[in-house]
Amino acid sequence: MRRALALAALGPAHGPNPRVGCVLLDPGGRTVAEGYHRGAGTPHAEAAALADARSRGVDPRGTTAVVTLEPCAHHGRTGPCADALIDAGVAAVHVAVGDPNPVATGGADRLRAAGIPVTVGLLADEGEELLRAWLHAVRAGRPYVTLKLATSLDGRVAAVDGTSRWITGARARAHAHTVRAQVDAIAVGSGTALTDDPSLTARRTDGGLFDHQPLRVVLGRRPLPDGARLRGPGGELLQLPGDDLDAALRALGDREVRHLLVEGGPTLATALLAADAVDELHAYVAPVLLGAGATAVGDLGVTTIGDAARFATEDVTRLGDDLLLVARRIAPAAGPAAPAGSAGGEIEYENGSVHTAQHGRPRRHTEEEI
Ligand code: AOF
Ligand code: ZN
Repeated sequence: MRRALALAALGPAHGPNPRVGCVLLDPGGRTVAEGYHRGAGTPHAEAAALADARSRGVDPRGTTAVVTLEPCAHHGRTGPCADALIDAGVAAVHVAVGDPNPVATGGADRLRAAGIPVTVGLLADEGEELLRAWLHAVRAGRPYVTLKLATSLDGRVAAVDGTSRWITGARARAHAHTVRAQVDAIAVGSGTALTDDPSLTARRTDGGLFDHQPLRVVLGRRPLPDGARLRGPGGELLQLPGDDLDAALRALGDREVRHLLVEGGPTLATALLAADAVDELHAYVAPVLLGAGATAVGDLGVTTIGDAARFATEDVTRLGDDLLLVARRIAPAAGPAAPAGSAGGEIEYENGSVHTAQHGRPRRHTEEEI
């Protein structure tokens, strides 16, 4: 399964389909074939592994298939993998993560009905981690939202006169472009689109464009001028109303946007945080102090520390003089009054009191135009 996960990671991080890997083992446990999914419309990992076996002159009959995602049971862009594995005569199937996609699920049952033993849950945590954004989007019907903030040490995005280039350094900016190249869509509010005239393209350090360019989304009704950079080379441009974020996210979910990167500005960041709609934070922080000027996030309606929008640190990386903090939404607690010590994001303060993180609070709508 570790090999299958490594194979899966070779596939593209963006796109409507999951990254999936598959290994076929002979009865002695030796790998005889492998495959992974290279993006929507190409063979699924299981079909790729079966094709790999045949191209090597190996009969897949009697092999054990190790797959990172439950084999599909549907005719989509390609045929059902459960049937392909049954027809190939595999002896057993091991799966990391069950398929939550309602149109594709059911492969494990179909294999079992054909007399093939199936185990689900092998290295499930690693499998879930690899498919984090895709699983979230398929389960929730809306994209996984990563909010990017690039700020001074005191959380500011511009000086008093409005100048903002460049708070973070070249390495932090280059990193942010590699993230753009891995997501399905990038969003900004229409205010930022008009003020900053961003291109929202994913660029290499030499200025050239990455092959994959994310969909460019502007939230808000204010029209963009004809000469806006957003109308220039890059991903497709889509403008959506910004006054109902739930509806906007669902519209992106309907377009099979699995991972949305939000790049600003403060009005949109604030609205998403207030609506508890941010799944991951990418905070690029420069050792720069401004003391005054616009902050990355506005009033969230938080008046007491227990209500703060708190995230769990996943990773910290040094990028030249700057830091990148990656932090994730704390999953909602099991119940409104989860007891201290139970799972679910409690935070202990110096005085020994324990608060349940507020991320379990219901998502709030914002009526404000962005
Ligand atoms: C993949 N690659 O290796 C596996 C997938 O409409 P399709 O044919 O592109 O099918 C996409 C669905 O198939 C996907 O959402 C997932 O539920 C299932 N399994 N998909 O793209 C794979 N095994
Ligand atoms: Zn399939």
